[in-house]
Amino acid sequence: MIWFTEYQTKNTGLTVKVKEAKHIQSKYQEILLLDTYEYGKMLVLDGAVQTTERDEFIYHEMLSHPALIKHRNPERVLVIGGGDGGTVREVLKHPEVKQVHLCEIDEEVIKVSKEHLPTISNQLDNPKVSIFVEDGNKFLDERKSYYDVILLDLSDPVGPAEALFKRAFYEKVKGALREGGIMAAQTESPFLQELYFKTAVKEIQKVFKYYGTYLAFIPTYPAGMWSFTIASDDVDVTKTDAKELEKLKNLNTKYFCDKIYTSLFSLPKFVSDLIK
Ligand code: SPD
Repeated sequence: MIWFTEYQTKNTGLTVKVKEAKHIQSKYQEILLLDTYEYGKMLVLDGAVQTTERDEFIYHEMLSHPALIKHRNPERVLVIGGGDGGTVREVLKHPEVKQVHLCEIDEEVIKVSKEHLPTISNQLDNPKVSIFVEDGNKFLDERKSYYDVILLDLSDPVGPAEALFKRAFYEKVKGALREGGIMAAQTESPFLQELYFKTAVKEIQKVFKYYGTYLAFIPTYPAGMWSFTIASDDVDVTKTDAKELEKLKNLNTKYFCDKIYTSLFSLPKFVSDLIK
């Protein structure tokens, strides 16, 4: 019998029983594809759970839809990271989207996801999608004032994604947005990764004029409590109007809904205290 444990801190972790495991060492990281009893297939990078067939919809819906709904016409979208394809799948639910660029540093993550996680990666071959196997940091050096929405679908701020949680990177993200542009980023667990959370959110706050942080319950992520931060220099992302609620009605989602959207920024007190 095989068990896998993700050590989320030195003292706690998530343990799952595994039917079968596949191991790949890529140029950047250790990739594990586990077939688990409880969560279906699970993708693990350098020991950290990235996505599972059972709960991936929560993360991918919550990273994508708030930013896409708040933008008045999101035609050009960039996803940085997200090689499993779940964010791209959600982005393509918005009919206004004409072009999706996916910038993923590790080609092996895309390959493994296409082969083993078809329900997550099934839109990666959509004709609207172009895939760039590149470092997101370098990729943005070449792109100025181009995108309507940028989604940072990153692994934790250690290893390949470390530089992508820093102020200099958020500045590049801002520079790559055209007028009216909005970005959303995964900003870690406020409960078990307090420092990662605080640092990422505060760096975003320093770069953008408008910002808001929101949470989702994701069973396989540390503490089950996960955060996202949405930001813009032109759009007050904390406001909601009737048109946005209309757009939301037509999305085929399982977690994200009008009730979540209208109370998106209602944070528990200890969480807002961390990012004041
Ligand atoms: N602790 C792991 C956080 C991973 C966040 N990114 C997941 C990428 C899924 N598309």
